[in-house]
Formats: sequence, structure tokens, C-alpha cells
Amino acid sequence: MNDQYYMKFALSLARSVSGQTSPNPPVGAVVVKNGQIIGFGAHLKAGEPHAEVHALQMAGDKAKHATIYVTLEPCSHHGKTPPCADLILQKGLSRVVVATVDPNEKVAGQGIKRLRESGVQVDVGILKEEADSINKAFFYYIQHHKPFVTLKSATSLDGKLATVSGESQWITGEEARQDAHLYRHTHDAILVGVNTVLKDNPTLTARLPLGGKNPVRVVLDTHLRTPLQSNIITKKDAETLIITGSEARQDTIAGYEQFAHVEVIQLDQPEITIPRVLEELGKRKIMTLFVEGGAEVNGSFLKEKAVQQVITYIAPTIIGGRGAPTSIGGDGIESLSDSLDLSITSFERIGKDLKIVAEAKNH
Ligand code: AOF
Ligand code: ZN
Repeated sequence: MNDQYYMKFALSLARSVSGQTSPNPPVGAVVVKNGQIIGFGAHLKAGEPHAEVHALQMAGDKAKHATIYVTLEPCSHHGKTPPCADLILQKGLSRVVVATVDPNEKVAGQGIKRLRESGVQVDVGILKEEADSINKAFFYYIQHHKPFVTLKSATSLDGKLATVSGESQWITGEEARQDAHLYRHTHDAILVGVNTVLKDNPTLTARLPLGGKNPVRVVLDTHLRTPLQSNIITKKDAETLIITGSEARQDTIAGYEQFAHVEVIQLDQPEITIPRVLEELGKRKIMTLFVEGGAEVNGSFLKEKAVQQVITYIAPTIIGGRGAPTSIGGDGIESLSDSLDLSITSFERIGKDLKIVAEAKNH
């Protein structure tokens, strides 16, 4: 066995809790001594013990002189939990293998420094790329204090979101729709425009065979047109945040706020702008945002280049029609140099459809 082998295990632990630790990162840790795994663990939820704590607890007294593999630098700060670097020193480990450094300004190399200063061997950068990819939303959030945005769309082969009459249910198949529900489960919030609420009356919950964690439902609704009878108001299984402009009426706001799971955020400007929306969501510790359109909302995210990742499901069907909407609306751009440049991270077949995941360059 080598370092990569154990780090891969730690990374798979981290990956398995991805989406449930916000606003904290998903982290995995594995303790090894004399070629045997004596402890492992993952950070399960913000506010709960870090990965190292679980792994070291499992290892018990055997942790002395052992090696710990951690997917993220052990912390050095007193947060909701005491510093993991101190725990590692207390337990007498002799070596720490770290995949990537924690960019949180409260840590940022201090954890590694403290361990080294106390004579522990620390090796950094084992499977760094994989760890960085697992941590991409956390890294983005900790740096920008705004959510990492994933824009999802489901279109026909010719890029249409609906027919000319607006019919869109369903272009992609059942498997692709299930796959999208998994993303709802792993995201902190899901966002739509009021037109989608009016047209489709979606519930926006994560409906998975084994149950799921519902994201906060966010609706952009400048004039408060969300009906009190819509599913996002009457179905109380998730929180609903309605973002509105400064001209919305106070009595209409009060109508929504009689529901305990509904909150209205009124901006101090008449129009809803995406940077202000992201700022408000960031303040509410929303680290990941799943944007499910429609075309105009998608267009406004694109205009601000406020998109870090794009997930597109493409069905093998052709709809056509000059007036049939494509997944991105808005005013469009004149010059190709203003387009959003992406690189494809994966493509696969899901049921009858194709799924493409692409990441914005330089996000
Ligand atoms: C670790 N191991 O498993 C995780 C770490 O509020 P707290 O105390 O939970 O601290 C959260 C910060 O700790 C988080 O922003 C990130 O910098 C780091 N996360 N560190 O040593 C872990 N989840
Ligand atoms: Zn820690």
C-alpha cells in the first residue's frame, strides 16, 4: 500500500458526504499504522466533529506514532469545534498526509505549520486535484462569500426548452429527472423565477427513492405574483425564500409571512439583480445554489457571468420553431468574446438522454 491508496479512501469518505456539510467542506480522514487501517471518519454536518475527530476516536490509543491521511489541512482555529491540529499532537501521531490546504483565512497553512513546528512530518499535495474538485464549492464560498452556482437545463437535441406553445413536460426521460433530483438533495438552495412557479407550479423538493434533503426554495419575484396556493407555499417540507424588489407591498409580504416556512427578502432597489441575490444567499450561509431556470432567469445569471458550473440534459428529440425558447433567454450578447467559456468535465448517457457537465473557466 502507498499514500495514494489511503488518500483515495479518505477522498471517497469526503465524496460520500458531499452536499451535507454546508457551509463546511466535506472532509475524510483515515488513520494508518503498520500498514493497517485503525480508524476512519468523515465530517458529517456543520457544527459536528471534524473528520479527524471521528477517525482518531476510532483509533484510540493506537493512534500514537500512526499516520493520518486527511483530504483537507487539519484546522488550527477554535470554531464550533477545537483545533484538529492540537488533537493530532495530543494523540502523538508522527505523520500527517494532507491532500490540499484549507483556504479559510482562519486556517490557511497554520494547521500544517503548527504540526511541523511540533516535529510532526507533514506531506502536502497527495491527490490534490481530486481534493480540490471535491472542495470546489467550499473554496468558492470561503473566498467570495457567495454560493457556487450550478445552472441546470433540460433541452431537446436542438437546444429547445419547450415548444412554441410552452409545453415542456417532459422532454427528458425519467432517469435524467431522477439524476437532477440528486442535485437538489446535494445543494443548499434551488432557484427559479416566478414565471416557472406560475407555469409549472413545481414543488422543488428532492424526491429520491431513499428520501433526500430538501434545498431551500428561492423564487425571484419582483412584483410578488407567487400564488398563495402554489406548491412552494402550501407544501411545507422545505423553506421558501421569496426575493422581491423595493416596490412590493407590505400587506402582500405579510400574506406570505403568515407561513412559518416562508420568508420574503425585500431588496432596497426596485429591480432584482443577480449580484444582490447572491449576496443575500451568501449571508444566509447558502454555499451551493442550483438554478433551474426558466430561460429569463438563466439569462440573467449568464449576463452577470454568475455561473460556475452548467449541467445540461439533452434529449434525443427535435422540437424546432423560431419562437420556441432555448435554455438561456435575456438580451444576448453581440460579441463572441463575451460568451461564457466552459470546459467539459464529464459527459454520459442517462437513460435515453445525454448529460454534459461543464465548468466555467477561471471561476
Ligand atoms: C478540519 N476537518 O473535517 C473540516 C474542517 O465551525 P467549525 O469549527 O466546524 O470549523 C469550520 C471550518 O473548519 C471550515 O470553514 C473549514 O475551514 C474547516 N473544516 N477542518 O480540520 C474537517 N470540516
Ligand atoms: Zn478540524
